Parts: sequence; structure tokens; C-alpha cells
Amino acid sequence: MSIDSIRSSLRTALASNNNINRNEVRALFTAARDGNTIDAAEKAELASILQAHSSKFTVAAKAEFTRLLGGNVQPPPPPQPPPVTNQPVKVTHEATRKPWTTTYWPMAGHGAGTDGSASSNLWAKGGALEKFDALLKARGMTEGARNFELQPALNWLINDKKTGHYIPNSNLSEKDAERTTGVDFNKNGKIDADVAWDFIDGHGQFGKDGKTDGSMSVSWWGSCDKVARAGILFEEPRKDVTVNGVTFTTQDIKGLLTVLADSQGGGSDFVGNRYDANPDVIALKNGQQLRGTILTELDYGTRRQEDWQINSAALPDEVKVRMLDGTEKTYKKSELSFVAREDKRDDPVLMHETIEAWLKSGRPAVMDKDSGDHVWNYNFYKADDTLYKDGLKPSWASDDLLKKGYSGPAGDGKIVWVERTVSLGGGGGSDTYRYWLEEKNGKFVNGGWDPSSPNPDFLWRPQTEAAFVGKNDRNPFVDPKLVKEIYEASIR
Ligand SMILES: [Ca+2]
Ligand SMILES: [Ca+2]
Ligand SMILES: [Ca+2]
Ligand SMILES: [Ca+2]
Repeated sequence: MSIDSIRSSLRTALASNNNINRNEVRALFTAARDGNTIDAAEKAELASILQAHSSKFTVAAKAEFTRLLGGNVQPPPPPQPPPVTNQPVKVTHEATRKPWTTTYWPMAGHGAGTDGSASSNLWAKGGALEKFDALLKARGMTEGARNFELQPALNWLINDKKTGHYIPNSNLSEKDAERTTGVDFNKNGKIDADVAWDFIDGHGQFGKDGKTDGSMSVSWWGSCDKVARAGILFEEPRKDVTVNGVTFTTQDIKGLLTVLADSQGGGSDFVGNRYDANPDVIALKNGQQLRGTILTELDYGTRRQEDWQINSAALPDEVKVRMLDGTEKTYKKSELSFVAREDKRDDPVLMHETIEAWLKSGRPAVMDKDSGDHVWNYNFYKADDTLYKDGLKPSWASDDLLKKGYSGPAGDGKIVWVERTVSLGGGGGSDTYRYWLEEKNGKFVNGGWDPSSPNPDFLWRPQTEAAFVGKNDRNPFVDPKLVKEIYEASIR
């Protein structure tokens, strides 16, 4: 090996007087040549010797070295520091466990009786709760889980305390009130066809408006909040389980865990303000408060608690309103005390900090990803942030956005523009939120949403782990200890 020969020759050269003269250079090259030519590796070795021991070479030795190497030998350039470029900062916050999910177990059937679908309706024939009844029976316990579930969810409309989780039809109709709701409005002991009943108001909410032509879709009503909670509290059931001759599929077990979820995990942390699509408030100077929809375009920018409020002084001369009964009225500024409208957005500072803090705790949490009045609970387990700081701006940034912060216009703090992609479990995909935050003395003091950005409605999570004890108000027949037995067998 001529590399070894080179090194050995170098040691000899340095050993004599700790410098390298012309003859010693020649000896080095003789060692390198090794009776052959000098190849690339040998050249590199020689070059590195020149670089490492440059100060020990005599002037003549250096010249000889260069000549023998066949050209001007330059030591390689020192490594360059990475180029200084102003890039947005990427940060990821991730929970340690990925949540699971399943159907949202819709309350509504398709108007075809109480058979339903065992894999998607908890009250269905052959479903999780009917099987649970069979197990209760086999153990000599009191049955009733499916029947409890099958009580009409809307019985509260007639102050009937026996409310369960069943709605016969996803489209409630005042013209066929009893058959679509399952509620015995006329209290004759049976469900009649084509009973006209006033239970929906002019705003499409439960209430009365003196008419029976209303309808309401409840297809989205279900247990998505309980599924979301179960997906955080429990591991995903992996195998079917047979107990006392009753076989529960993994889907059945997910159903039981859904029914159990609210009774486990303690209370809930809740952050944000649920949007309910409440009608606008029109407050008159005479003390009257009216409800309707403000038709005049107004600049909502002043906050009263979580909602918008504009006082008389800031209103235009006239404000046009559509009242709940559909009539339109115009109020003069002089008649008005203030108008108010529910805000669809929560404080971006609160949302930003809570999502981050909860993910850092290691557990996934839940959000209503629908900023409107529907509620779609999804687990979230990861947030990928792109932070534009120190004057950097994404394409959607503008000075106009800084004028409309949650707590008024931005002040003299540092602005961070945020793009946050939140990963949702259960086929929820991901949502990307765009907002700015104002930082002052290491704290976010204000923020504002990009108007075209989606936003979560509210966030929540159970406070503790499941202990499988206590009562289960959601369905008192579904006993936590018995569910635990099935669940643990399914994850073993
Ligand atoms: Ca009836
Ligand atoms: Ca009505
Ligand atoms: Ca919502
Ligand atoms: Ca909200």
C-alpha cells in the first residue's frame, strides 16, 4: 500500500528535525509512486500532507513538491458556512398516539322502521346493543340497552323524559310530524301518519311560528363527539370477541365504547365558543330587543365578549332587518341602541396556543371542524406549522388583515404569519388554517384570521384516562365493567 508508504515516509521526514526539506519531498514521492504512477488517492494523500504540514516545508521543498505533483497544488477551500437565507420556520407538534374512529352512528334512520343498519345505527336490530342485551340476559342481568336507545331522541319536544337516541327520518317535516320525529305530539298513544304540528320556527330551529310547513335535516345528528372521545380514551379493538355465546365484532365493540365514552375520562376541557347560528340582536333605545337578520352591510369590528356589537354612534343612518317572521323593517339610527351578531371565529391566539399545548401533552384531542352551526367532531393528532417571522410574509399576508384582529388592529408588536396544517383522524384529512399573531414581550397579545381560512369551532378533550367504573347515563344498561371485559379481550 503506497498510502502507508507515504505516511511512513512522512513520519521519517518529521522525525529527523520536524521540518520537510527537498530530499524528504522526493522520498515522499518515491514512496507514493511505489514503482508505479501516482493515482488519485495517493495524490489526495500528498495534498493533505502539504495542507497539514505546510509551515514545515522549506521553500525549496514546496517548489519541488509542486513540480513533482505536476502543477500548482492548492489546499482545498475551507468549508463554507451555510448560505444565510431568510426562510419561514417549520415546526411540528405531534401526539404520541394516533386516534381511531368509526361511523358517527347517525340517530336518524331512513323512515323504514326500527331495523336500521347494525354497522351504523346503535339502535339497529342485530346491532351492538341488541347483542349486549343477549349478554346481560346470559349473565342474569336486566336487559334494555337496545330499547333505551330506541326511544325517540326528540321526545323532549313534548316534555317526555323518556328520550333515547332514535329518529325515524333524517328529514323532519311539520306536515308529517309524528312519523318523521317518532314523537306522539297529539298524545293519543300511537304514531299517526300526516299529523301537522308546529315545532319548527321561521329560522329553521325548534320552536313555533304558527305554521306547519317547516322542515329540518337531522342527518348529521349522531354520536360523533362520543366516537371522538372513545378514539382518544381507548385502544382500537382489533379482534372479534365471543362472551357467553354472544359474538361482538370489532365494529360492535366500537359501538359499545362509543356508548360508554362520556361516562369515562372525567370531565372535559373545553376551549372556544360553539357557533349556534343565533339570529342577530337589534336593541332599540326603548329597551326592546328584537331578533332577526341584519341585511344592511355593517363593519363588524367591535367585540362584546365573544360576539360582535355595534353601538348606535357607529351605525349608518338606517339599518334594514329581516325579522324572524320574514317581514323586513328599517330602523333609524336614532331608534337603535346597538346591534349584535354572533361571531363565527374564536381568538386565533387561544386556538394556536391550545392546539399546541394539548398535542405537547402527548394525547390527541378533539375539534369541531365545522365553523358553522353543525358539529363535526374530529380527533386531531398533529399540527405542522410554517411560521413567517422577522418581516417574512406568505402570499396571503396583507396590511389590511392586520387592521382586523380579534382584539382590534395590530399594535407595535412583532407579527408572525402562521400556516398551520392540522391532521385529523378518521378520514378527516387535514385542514390548513391561516392567521397572524402579534407577539409582545414573548407573549401573543392579538391575532386575526385570513378571511378565506377555515377555523375550528371549538376544541375539547377528556381530562383523565378511562377507569371503567361508575354509572353510564348515556345508556344505563351498558355497564362499564362488562364493556371492559369485552374490550380487553379485543385488544389482547
Ligand atoms: Ca299520535
Ligand atoms: Ca312551524
Ligand atoms: Ca360548529
Ligand atoms: Ca367557535
